Amino acid sequence: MTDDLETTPRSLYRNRRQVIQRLVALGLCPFAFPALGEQEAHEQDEADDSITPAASALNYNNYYEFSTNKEAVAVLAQDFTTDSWQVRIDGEVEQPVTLNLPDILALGTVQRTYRLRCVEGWSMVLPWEGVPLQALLAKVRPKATARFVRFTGTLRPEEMVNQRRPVLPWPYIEGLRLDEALHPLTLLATGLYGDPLPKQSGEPLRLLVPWKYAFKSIKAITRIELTRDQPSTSWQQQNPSEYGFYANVNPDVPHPRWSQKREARIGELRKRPTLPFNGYSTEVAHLYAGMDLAKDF
Ligand SMILES: Nc1nc2c(c(=O)[nH]1)N[C@H]1C(S)=C(S)[C@@H](COP(=O)(O)O)O[C@H]1N2
Ligand SMILES: [Mo]
Repeated sequence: MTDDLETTPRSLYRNRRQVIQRLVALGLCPFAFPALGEQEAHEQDEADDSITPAASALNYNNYYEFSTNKEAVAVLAQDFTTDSWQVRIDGEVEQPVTLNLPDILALGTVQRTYRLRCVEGWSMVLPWEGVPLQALLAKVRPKATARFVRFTGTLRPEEMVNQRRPVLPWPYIEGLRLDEALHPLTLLATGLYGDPLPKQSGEPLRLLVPWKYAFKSIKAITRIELTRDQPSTSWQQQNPSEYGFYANVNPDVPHPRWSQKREARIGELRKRPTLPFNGYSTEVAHLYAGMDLAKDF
């Protein structure tokens, strides 16, 4: 199963352009010139969100369990064993379950092209395949007491060489508010570029929350636990003054070490402005109504 939710709602622009072109052709469009200017701007947007080539994306990774050197991750992750993977989904739920990858795929996969924006100031556009997290949560039926979701990565220092060092509190822990986890954009990715998820991308299962800084998108998940209280994440524990819980992409709130105003799309020389919620405001801004986003890092 696939759907065609894309990085930008391109079909809208295409339809609108066709209508305007038809009116111009018939001599009926009084705003032909400004309208054409607008069309060009949209065409620019489309070109701007083209998919990052696999050769670039798959050799430039953050996966601290293996290395803090982005070019080394792909090499060091190749021997990581992921067969007979199981994920435990428990906590404040009516029906705790342990699922393997085929069970998860059977919930129905979708294809999604998402922008991925790292807090370090770079970004990519990647074509994923996966299962909306909401489908999995529907299966376990969250109790009324469930308010957050805590995700646990893998603890396997014999295979993950950097887990022998205190680079981060291990295993990697991330978290979402339950309504964020239930949002239709929140995906459990199982594939990338039409193939199963590569090791360096978080095989066999990683989270994607495209409106948040990419450190929220935890790789190689082993447990999904619904909780009453806000989970404490690895990055918050490591450096509470630099990393918050929400971490919504926000050009107006600088990280202590990096301005977030602009970003470099991998493969491009000129930096581009960073968009609030990484360009997904229409879909997600309502989740934060009334919150002070200036304090949200
Ligand atoms: N388990 C785990 N997940 C992780 C990380 C990590 O070090 N370990 N790094 C995060 C960060 S900082 C980023 S930028 C993205 C990078 O994803 P990519 O390598 O697929 O581009 O993964 C995120 N998920
Ligand atoms: Mo990152």
